[in-house]
Amino acid sequence: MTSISTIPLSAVCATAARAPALTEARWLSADVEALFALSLMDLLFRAQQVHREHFDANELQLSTLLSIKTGGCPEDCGYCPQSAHFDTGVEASKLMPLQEVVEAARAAKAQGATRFCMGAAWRSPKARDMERVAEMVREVKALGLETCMTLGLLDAEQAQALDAAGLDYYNHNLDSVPEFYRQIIGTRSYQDRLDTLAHVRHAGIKVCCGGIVGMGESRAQRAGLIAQLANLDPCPESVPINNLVQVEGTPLAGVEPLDPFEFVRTIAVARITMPRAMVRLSAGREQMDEALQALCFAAGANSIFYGDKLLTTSNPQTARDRALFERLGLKTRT
Ligand code: SAM
Ligand code: DTB
Ligand code: SF4
Repeated sequence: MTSISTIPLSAVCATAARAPALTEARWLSADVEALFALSLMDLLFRAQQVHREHFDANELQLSTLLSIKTGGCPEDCGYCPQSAHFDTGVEASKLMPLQEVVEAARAAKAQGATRFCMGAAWRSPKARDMERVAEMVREVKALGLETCMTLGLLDAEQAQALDAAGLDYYNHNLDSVPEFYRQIIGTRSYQDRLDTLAHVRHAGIKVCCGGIVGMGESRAQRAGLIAQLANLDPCPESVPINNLVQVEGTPLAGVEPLDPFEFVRTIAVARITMPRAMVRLSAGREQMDEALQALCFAAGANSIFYGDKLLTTSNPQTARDRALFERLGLKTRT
């Protein structure tokens, strides 16, 4: 076990730096691995300290997801039920009509969500899609919700168009470290992802960027993912940590599930290395019990996907989530 005192306190991501001298600080994978190697209690203590310095530790932010264009995706991401390369039983659909999206957003707001995230199973949006998704952003925003979209790769012009429509966040995950990424995705490169993130950042849209664990990666690779995210300059405002939802028919169905405490560690390390980011306990909650979710909140997760469905797979029922918030004394951001 690493001792709690050996981890450099100076290595905070740029947006969290309090003194100009710290903006040069970068996380080395070895330092992030040293955090993973702490005893769970020491790691939780560190994560709690950082969390409470920047956030109300009793408050959760709720985001609701909607798949606005499902399945038939040309990409071959080995974890994804929506890829046309795998037979998962997910039916491909066309882009959802505007009014259905607005209705779903209205319902999400009525349930208590503050952000509405719209996802499309595209490699990247086509020119004809852009005006339609921009309209969705405008209408959802008009309901008083924050907007987020995840539409695949974007060029600079597309990012600017989404910014002009008023999009608050764009979600695009790094998913893993480059060396593991190459084993699970062949149709797009890590650099493609970094380029999209740069376009989003330059357009002035807030960045939502995280990854998936539980895909059979090593601890060093999990640490490497967190280092990649924390070293984005500036750091993402929002960091979804997904635990692989294994879907029959995908190449990753059947991998050894991650030790639940290792998932908690990943959340805690994300919190410590990205102190000001919203860390979202994302996919995989349906497969977790309440005690494990509570540990994730104690480790610094302060946001969840809220609503009965993620994109194609299930998420805890809202009534069950509300009962959990009540039991834990958590309030939700309004
Ligand atoms: N097509 C777009 C893209 O890939 O950028 C947006 C949607 S894609 C489903 C968004 C993210 O969902 C992926 O980057 C991945 O992190 C996560 N995801 C997809 N399938 C998952 C699964 N089975 N379990 C956990 N996370 C998953
Ligand atoms: C993210 O990091 N996780 C969400 C959201 N961003 C788009 C998606 C999770 C998808 C889980 C599999 C599914 O439901 O299809
Ligand atoms: Fe397509 Fe996104 Fe799924 Fe990859 S993760 S197959 S890009 S929907």
